[in-house]
Amino acid sequence: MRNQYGAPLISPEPSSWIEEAAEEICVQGYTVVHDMFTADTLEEARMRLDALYEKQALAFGEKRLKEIGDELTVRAPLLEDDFFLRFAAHERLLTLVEHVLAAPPVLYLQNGILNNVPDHPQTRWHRDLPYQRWMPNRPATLNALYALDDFRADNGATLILPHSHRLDPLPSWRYCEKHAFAALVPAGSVLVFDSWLWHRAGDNASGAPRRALNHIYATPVFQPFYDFRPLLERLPHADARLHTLLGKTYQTHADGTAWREARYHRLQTQ
Ligand SMILES: O=C(O)CCC(=O)C(=O)O
Repeated sequence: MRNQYGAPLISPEPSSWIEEAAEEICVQGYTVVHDMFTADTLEEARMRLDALYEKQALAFGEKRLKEIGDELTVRAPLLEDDFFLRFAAHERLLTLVEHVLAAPPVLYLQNGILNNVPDHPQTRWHRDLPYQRWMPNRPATLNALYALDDFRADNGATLILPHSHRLDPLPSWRYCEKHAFAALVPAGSVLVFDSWLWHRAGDNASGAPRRALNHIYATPVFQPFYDFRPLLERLPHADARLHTLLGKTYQTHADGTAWREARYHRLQTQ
């Protein structure tokens, strides 16, 4: 074994696919795990995701979805169709996630993305955890973005900026566009990345949908000890700050519709 200085976050001599994948996530911010699902399962997943989107768009209203910038997204599919649990709970994926987070992971979200158009809401550069102005020195949350269709350059393959999970301040859009890398992930494989990695959906100019299923796994950071929300029922004049303080503003939503309604309400009243 070659000598090295410092306390390594990663194995000095990776000897399994998990250690190799973990090293790629830690150093460049992402890895791809191949052959997670068969063509038949993918076919069924695409069909079920399209059907769920129709259902959700009808229930919430296409116009209102556009008003909150949430069109062509399927919120929490596994809550409405447990077929999608197999993606969130894939054994190989969970083993990798648990290894990298060094803790049993909690599912933070699952969303389907129907990238059918060049200006899908996810085509703006972003990090996946909203409201975070800090940067962990090792992965705190991980994304698992399954390709349900092949990710190709012409159909909106995810653009990622390697190493950007450790960049602060963030680079300009121009730099991102110049140095972005199109993740050409075959259908059935999964792009696993540090959620701090700067990324966006590519522009789909192919005329055919490019579907994906995104997950975020987290360690239970900053979870309040107690549920203080019942106190608010006794405080009818509580202001917005008190609502936030006692856990009402950022509570976990019952499902995708509840999340959308809260967002709609917030954007209307801002
Ligand atoms: O669809 C993609 O390629 C990226 C999706 C994405 O950026 C997200 O869900 O946060």
